[in-house]
Amino acid sequence: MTAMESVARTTPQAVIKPFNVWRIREDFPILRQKVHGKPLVYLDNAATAQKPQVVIDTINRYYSTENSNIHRGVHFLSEQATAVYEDARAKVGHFINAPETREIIYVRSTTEGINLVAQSYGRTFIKEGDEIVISAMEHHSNIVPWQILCGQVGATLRVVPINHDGEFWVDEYEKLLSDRTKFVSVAHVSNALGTINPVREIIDMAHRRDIPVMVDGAQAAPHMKVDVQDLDCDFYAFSGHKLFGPTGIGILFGKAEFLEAMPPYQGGGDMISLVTFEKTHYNVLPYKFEAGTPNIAGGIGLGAAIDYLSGIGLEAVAVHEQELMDYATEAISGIKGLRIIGTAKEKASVLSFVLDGVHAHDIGTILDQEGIAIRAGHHCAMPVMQRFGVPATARASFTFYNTQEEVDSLVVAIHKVIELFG
Ligand code: C6P
Repeated sequence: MTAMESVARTTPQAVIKPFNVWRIREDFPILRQKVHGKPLVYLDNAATAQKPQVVIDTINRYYSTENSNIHRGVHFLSEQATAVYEDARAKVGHFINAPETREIIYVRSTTEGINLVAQSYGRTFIKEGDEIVISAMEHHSNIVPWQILCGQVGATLRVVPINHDGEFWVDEYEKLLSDRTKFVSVAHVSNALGTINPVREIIDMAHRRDIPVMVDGAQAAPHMKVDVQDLDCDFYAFSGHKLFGPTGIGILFGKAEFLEAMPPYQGGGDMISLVTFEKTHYNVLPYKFEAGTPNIAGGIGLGAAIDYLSGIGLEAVAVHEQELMDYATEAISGIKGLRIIGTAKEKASVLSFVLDGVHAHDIGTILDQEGIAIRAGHHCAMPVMQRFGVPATARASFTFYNTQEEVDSLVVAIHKVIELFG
């Protein structure tokens, strides 16, 4: 992380509103419920985040009073739905400081955003003998699409190693960059380790060689201010459902110069301006990449989620989450037989760990009995598990509605696991 990003995440003056976690929790109806007779402690936010009432109400209102197809009808409902959907796109653009709204493509998820770039940009501009660089901490969504592309065009995937703390190895990255490198794609924040990567530096180094860079922002966008102009990334993808919005909607930002040069990813309605049997003329950005009836309620719901998150303030979110991470890291570090996987200096939201003699799935199951939801497994990042020589980890992932009391419950429950396994 650069000095500037670090200041943005922690500067107290940047907090735009008094932050009251107990008041904020009231906005999330799901957090009021009990699981196995215990208050729900939801620490699986990296998998998907819970939804505030305003997002639920917005989707409900859309289907109750506004439902209609967009960009097609001349009737009142269609015009209204189109306006709200496009308004949400503009909100997304503002949220990540995109220069132009047409650079915001609605997709299904981060996964679809990366696949779109791999197939559209990759199959057009990456050729046999070229190399694509990713890192050893990528989610499968930022590995497999590039492997598929390599198989299709005859390119090679090169992997930047990570050090023992789970940090991106910048020196090794520099060594991997060469005239053969034609694309770089890296996570902003690792879902399995919590590492915040120095993406600005990574992008600068690639750009000095005219190599475009895609950033997988799935785990960053919900936790820190993302400024695509400041990063100067060429593509940035994230998912609505991790950002307190609905599932089935995601965002791909791409610089217009790239998107203009790329062919459509899918063909169908809305992505055309003229169709004859001889030739089809494609629509302008962003619609060229949005074939078929989209997830209209999803886009509108995402707009409501962005308004909600912006109302709390990402600076305040980052400060609260950092305090929580520090508190939790210290609390579990003292537990005998527990090893934290991922000890990078710059971390966000994720605490992965293993316990001597206990499989992560057993940890997850016992914690569940205590009402505590964590994720146990490989977190769709099998190479990370291989790098650390573990089959799986238990992962607690935090967000702004989590409390120190919930961390205390986690620690008590881990002690129960240890007692049970002797
Ligand atoms: N990680 C997790 O529990 P989708 O599924 O498309 O919304 O997001 C994919 C994805 C891509 N990159 C990173 C860094 C991610 O963390 C994820 C999703 C979830 O860690 C589900 S596997």
